[in-house]
Formats: sequence, structure tokens, C-alpha cells
Amino acid sequence: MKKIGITCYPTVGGSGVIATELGMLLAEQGHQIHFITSSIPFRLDRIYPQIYYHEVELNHYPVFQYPPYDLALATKMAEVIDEEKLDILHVHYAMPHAICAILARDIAERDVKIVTTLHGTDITVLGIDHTFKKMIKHGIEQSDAVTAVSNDLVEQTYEMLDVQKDISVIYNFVNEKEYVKKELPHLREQYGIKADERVIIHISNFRKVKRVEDVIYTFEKIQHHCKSKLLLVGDGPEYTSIVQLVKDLGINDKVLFLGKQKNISDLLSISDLKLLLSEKESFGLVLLEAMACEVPCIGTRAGGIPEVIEHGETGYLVNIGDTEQAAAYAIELLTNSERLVEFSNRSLTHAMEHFHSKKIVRQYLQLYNNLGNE
Ligand code: GMT
Repeated sequence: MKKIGITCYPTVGGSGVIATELGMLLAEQGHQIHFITSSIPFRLDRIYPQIYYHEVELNHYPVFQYPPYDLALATKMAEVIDEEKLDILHVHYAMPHAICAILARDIAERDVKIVTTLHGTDITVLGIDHTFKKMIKHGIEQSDAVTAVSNDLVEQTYEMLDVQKDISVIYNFVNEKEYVKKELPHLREQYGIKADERVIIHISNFRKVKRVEDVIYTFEKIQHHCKSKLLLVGDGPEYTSIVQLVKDLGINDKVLFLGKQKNISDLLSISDLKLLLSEKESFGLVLLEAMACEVPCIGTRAGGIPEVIEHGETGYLVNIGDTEQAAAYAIELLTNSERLVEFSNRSLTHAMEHFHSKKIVRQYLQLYNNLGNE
């Protein structure tokens, strides 16, 4: 049995989901898990006797202009390492979490091993602000082991940071118990979706990199050829301009803005096709969630997306911004029921064969064991 500390951003986001689900699955296998985060991870919605939660508290000191969150986190990590006798501290993101973990290891008396998982956000930060380059590089190089969620992210990390460190690819996974197709005909009716209409879904945090406007332009083309509705799930900075675009295109009666939702698998269960047309995406966990619910996906040739979608088998790939091609592929699938069923079946098979949680958790455990800390 290992004692493992986990730090992530506990909010709704792929990295937080992966960190939490991994913690829960490791706990089910008898390991002791200590989440060290600013709030309870949102997926941690039931009691696990093997899981502990250590809150990072923020004090507002009159002498500091900003509350020092990173230092509070490092202090809490050091305390948990010693008090709980952690073997491993697994952090998600090099910046700031690996940096905090390194500081905590220096402060603590115990020789904890640091595992850092890269989700792409460090590269995004670098794209905006190069002053952090050395800091991120340091976080990666001083970790005992580093993983990334796709081969593309490994390549990008080497290219942008020139790091001297082995980075292993460990793909993302989903909780198969939760992400499974359900029969929910009433839900379709409740949303006013007619029996002869196809349902297209997009789920994101509406950041600019997600190019939600391309989803709208693609749908606008699709709905001329195929009776359909578009479900938009999530919220974020681009939300208002997307609402305006939908109005300007005169398709507001066909687009349902659902905002942030919890039971994503229910929404996927009433969907026929998923669109993810981002310009940056280290993996695209929402694709895997869709595939596990038997929903084929159309995605861009960006980041790790081509490692998740098999072009022409489980979905299609298009160049960034090519909404003509995305719409053409979507129409081809949505108007051919036999082909759609084939793609749906293959999506599920592909998700289970390549990204099954059992396989992925085994890879993380193997990595922990190789660190030689009993
Ligand atoms: O995509 C986001 O904006 C959220 C971000 C996160 O940190 O949770 O997602 C990143 O990590 C996910 C889990 O590994 C990946 O599936 C997403 O592709 C990745 N996002 C980007 O690379 C933009």
C-alpha cells in the first residue's frame, strides 16, 4: 500500500477530473490518498475511507498585497508529507504545483518522490508569458518522474522548454461506470428534440482556444442538410459572443445553451455526434467521454486530438478552421444511419481498448513502483 498525495486544480476541468478519478481508483485498490487542494475536488462526491482531504487555507495578511497561495500550498504539502508519511506526491501541472512540491520536499524531513503530470497548460502559459520558462523547466527537471497526456504534448514540451528529462506518455481515461450510454428518450423530449432530429453536442469551457465559433459555423451548414439540434454545454469567456453569433445566423431555435452541467453522460447519451474544433488541445478528455458513450467525434488536427480520434474509423479529423470539411463529414455520418452505428460501435471499442481506466491506472502504478519508494 502506498501513501499518495495529489494536488490539482479541483474545479471543473480535464486535469482536475483525471487527478480525482485516479485518486478514487487508487483508493479502491487499497492505496491511501491525500488530496491537498484549495477545495474538495468536485468529482469527489462520496465517502471513501481511504481518501483524506487537506485544505490549503488562504490568509489575507495586511502586509502582503496578494495572498501567497503557492507558499500556503507548499507549506501544507510539507506538513502532509511528514505527518501522513507520504511516499509519493503526484501533482498536476508543472507550474505552480511541481514548483510547490519541490519546495515542500526541501522543507519536509521525509524523502517523498514527486510525480508531475503535464496537461498542456504549462505550454499555454509559456505561449503567453515567456518569463516563466525557467521555472516550468525547473519544475519538470526536478520531479522524480514526469508524465504527459499525449505524445504531441511530450514533443511540444521538448521543443519549447529544451528539458533534459524523460517524459512518459500516460493517456487520459474515463470512469467507465459513469460514462456509459443510457436509454433516455424522455430527456430528448424534455429538450424539445423531435424523433427525426439528430443531436450534435459540444462541451468546453468556452475559451478562445476552443474555437466555439467554428462549431457554430459547422452546425449552421449541417442543419441545412439534416434536421438537427446543437447542444452547447459549458460556460466561459466566449459565451456572450457565441450567443450573439447564433442570433446573427438566425439559428437560435436550433441551438440549446445548457451552461455548466454535471451529468454529462446523460447529455452524451442523447447525442449522435460530438464536435471539438479547438486550435490547442493536449488530449481532449471530452472526446473520450463521448466515445465511451458511443458518440463518434469530429475534431481538429491539433495537439493530441489525432491520438484520440481514428480518422475514418471512430470519427473524422479536419484542419483547424475548416468548417466546410467538418460539416461535410458530419452530414455524411448523420444522414447514413448504418455508417453512424458503425462509427458509434468502433468509438466504444477504441475507448475501451486504448484508454481503459484499468490499463491507465496500471501504468501510473508501474511508474510509482519504479521510483523505488516503499
Ligand atoms: O482545456 C482546458 O481548458 C482545461 C485543461 C485542464 O487543465 O484541465 O485541459 C487540459 O487537460 C486535459 C486533461 O489532460 C486535456 O484533456 C485537455 O486537452 C487540456 N487542454 C488543453 O490542452 C487546451
